[in-house]
Amino acid sequence: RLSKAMETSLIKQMTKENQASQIYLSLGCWADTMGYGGIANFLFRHAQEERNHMIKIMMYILERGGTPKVEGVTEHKKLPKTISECFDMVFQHEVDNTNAIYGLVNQSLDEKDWATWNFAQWFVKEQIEEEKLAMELIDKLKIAGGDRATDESLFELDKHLGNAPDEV
Ligand code: OFO
Repeated sequence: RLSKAMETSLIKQMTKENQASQIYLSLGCWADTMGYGGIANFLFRHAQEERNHMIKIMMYILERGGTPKVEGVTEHKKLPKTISECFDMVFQHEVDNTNAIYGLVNQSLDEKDWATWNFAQWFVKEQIEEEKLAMELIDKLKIAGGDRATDESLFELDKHLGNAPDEV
């Protein structure tokens, strides 16, 4: 059974995943308004993925006899000005989330809660993928010319991301 402290930390992580979903949605809306429908599509699909992460934690809390709480999230007001700023935000956000996941792992070690330690490993692995994905976005944009990318190369990048396969 989960300790109260662990339950609270897992609920906090649920909120963080939900907040991430909100961030990706608002960045996606921004990208679409700027004319980047492919990038928007990519971000919207990622928003869905973050929501799935929240649900995964919620189900785990239930499985362990805890009581999950679906808390409110705040409006993401800080919108980027350029695509590269947008991708930097994605990367920073993922690094921040990795730290939160490491916090959960540390706590499970301290509490000798091996079930949660094991559960959290899925997220440790997932964060490697998420950071890699964000770095790839930044790299692809750099290759396209960064903030000085031509409309044509941005068009190609946009098309490429719009067709990128779904992640888990
Ligand atoms: Fe973007 O990551 Fe969830 O956990």
